[in-house]
Amino acid sequence: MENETIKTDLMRGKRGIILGVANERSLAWGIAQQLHNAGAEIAFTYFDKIDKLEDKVRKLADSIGSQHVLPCNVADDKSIANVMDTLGKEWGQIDFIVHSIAFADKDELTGRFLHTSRHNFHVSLDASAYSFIAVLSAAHEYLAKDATALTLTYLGGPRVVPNYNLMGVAKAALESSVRYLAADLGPEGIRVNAISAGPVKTVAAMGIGGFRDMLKHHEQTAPSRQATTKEHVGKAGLYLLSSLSEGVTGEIHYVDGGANILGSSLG
Ligand code: NAD
Ligand code: 0WE
Repeated sequence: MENETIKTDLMRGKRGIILGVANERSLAWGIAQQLHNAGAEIAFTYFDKIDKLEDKVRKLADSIGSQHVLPCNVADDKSIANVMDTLGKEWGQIDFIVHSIAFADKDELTGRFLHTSRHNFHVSLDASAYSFIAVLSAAHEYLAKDATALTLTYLGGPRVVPNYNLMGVAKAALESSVRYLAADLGPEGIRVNAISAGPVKTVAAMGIGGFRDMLKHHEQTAPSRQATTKEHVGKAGLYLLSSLSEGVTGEIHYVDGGANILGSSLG
């Protein structure tokens, strides 16, 4: 159900950080809404290189009573450290982290993959995959004994999706990082998972050629015959970040209406 939120106390007393809200359509905001309704206290970061993002994120944070809005560029270690040190010291410990960030030069999301530039490869893998490692590394000393971390990925990582190109390679690195981080942090009780979402119309999806057709195709062929929504993603996020998923780590959890099932397009 589109605007339904789950009311539980699953996250009461838990404090965490969400990186990657741009506006009310962001998948990160869908997760924030569900966590807030489950009682979590949330800090937000915004990408300070984008104009007016601070105002937008502050407004959204205010609407759920969040006191903490900080700038963060995940391509900059100092910027990440400032966020973790500020919140780690203020809260004493951090219970959860949501990483909902991806970037590739627009030119790489169309045309021949063969022509991917070295510079764009570096920039995209850095912002979209390495940044998850960097964020957890900087947060590590503050993470609670049973802390959870979540990132967002897409089917174009493990499979070839036309035009996803360089972002697919970045998501493959991100998904592998989820498994290695889960293995590394598991002995400390920290869990690390990803949600692989179906296409959702967000800022990151706008301006991508043929996206509208992708959405339509998805809705007509996925077994659920539903478009993926930020509410679907938010509810799965609540599961993966809360004790409901105790024992689940290193997983790539598909929230795509079953669109990755072979033959789903046979309708
Ligand atoms: P979005 O545009 O709302 O979120 C992307 C965020 O990344 C923005 O807030 C942007 O400011 C941030 N960002 C980019 N570069 C950054 C940097 N250097 N430092 C800090 N922040 C930076 O779009 P979204 O669709 O909600 O994307 C969130 C995540 O979900 C991404 O990882 C994306 O790959 C993934 N995802 C999206 C879809 C979809 O169809 N929308 C599907 C599956 C997965
Ligand atoms: O991860 C994404 C998109 C991420 C993204 C989007 C942009 C657009 C604007 C990363 N970098 C940029 N850079 C920009 O300049 N998705 C999962 C959404 C998406 O993007 C596609 C898709 C899908 C789905 C691109 C091609 C094909 C399918």
